[in-house]
Amino acid sequence: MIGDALRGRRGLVLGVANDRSIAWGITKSLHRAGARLGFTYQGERLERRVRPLVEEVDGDFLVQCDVTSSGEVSALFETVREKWDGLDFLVHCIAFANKEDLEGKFIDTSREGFLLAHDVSAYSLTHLCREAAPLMSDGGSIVTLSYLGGTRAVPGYNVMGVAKASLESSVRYLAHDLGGRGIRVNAISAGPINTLSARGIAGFGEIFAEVEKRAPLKRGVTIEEVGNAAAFLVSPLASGITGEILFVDGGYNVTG
Ligand code: NAD
Ligand code: IMJ
Repeated sequence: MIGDALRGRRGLVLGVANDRSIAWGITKSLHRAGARLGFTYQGERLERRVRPLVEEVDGDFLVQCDVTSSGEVSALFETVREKWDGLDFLVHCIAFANKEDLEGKFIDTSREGFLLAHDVSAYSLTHLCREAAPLMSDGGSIVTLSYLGGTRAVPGYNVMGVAKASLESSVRYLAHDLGGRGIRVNAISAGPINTLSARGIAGFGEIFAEVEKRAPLKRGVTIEEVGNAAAFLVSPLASGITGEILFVDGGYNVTG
């Protein structure tokens, strides 16, 4: 698709949980384009599932990194410095809110739930960018994942929507801070996909059916399609794009 555009480029992928993860769709595109990849997993429970996937794409390393732990984030970049002498891109596919905050009404969100969702889903991008930037001495590219619920009130998305609004704004400020060093920061706003983070969500079925009915493409998008867009954004083909939110949603967001 984009040929060898990433041959020899070194990149970190955060957020692979299983082979349905958007981060896995992205990994497959990055691998096909020739990138050298390093991976993280959130906690021990996930390592067993993620390790075989990392082996499938000849990943250079796999380390634990819960983004709420400053120590684990520092240790991740210590590993990057040890294994590679620089970094070209980073892909952030991480979000979390308490299950009870994704049911019922946004107005009932507790302070703890609000802060947790923002810590994991939004602040982590800024923290990772601050650690990654010094390693991106030849410029770089950072991509994160958002959802339409960051700009529209999607039933049930609640505190995650507010966290995505923060994430999307962070993308613009980070792009501004890092642009002078040749580092680009962008988000992909993906349409609904049936991953671990979407399964069991009340109303997901209805929202998905609505996309199939109303999106210009009349279907949902795949992790492979999101993966190809991410590979484009981290590649030199996107050298003029930063601070952007790129919709990969079959056109759903433009419909009235
Ligand atoms: P997923 O469950 O496969 O991925 C979410 C990842 O977040 C998991 O790997 C999980 O381990 C990680 N994570 C959660 N808390 C963490 C923490 N404290 N530290 C480190 N990692 C942590 O689901 P997904 O749908 O692939 O989600 C990836 C991204 O895509 C998320 O940002 C999500 O909001 C976004 N997104 C998803 C959809 C969708 O419909 N599935 C649509 C648009 C955007
Ligand atoms: C999530 C909740 C409510 C509505 C939703 C979603 N819609 C979509 C999602 C319509 C598409 C999936 N999505 C875009 C996410 O960002 C999901 C984040 C998420 C999911 C869970 C489920 C399990 C849990 N915590 C979570 N935290 C974040 O305990």
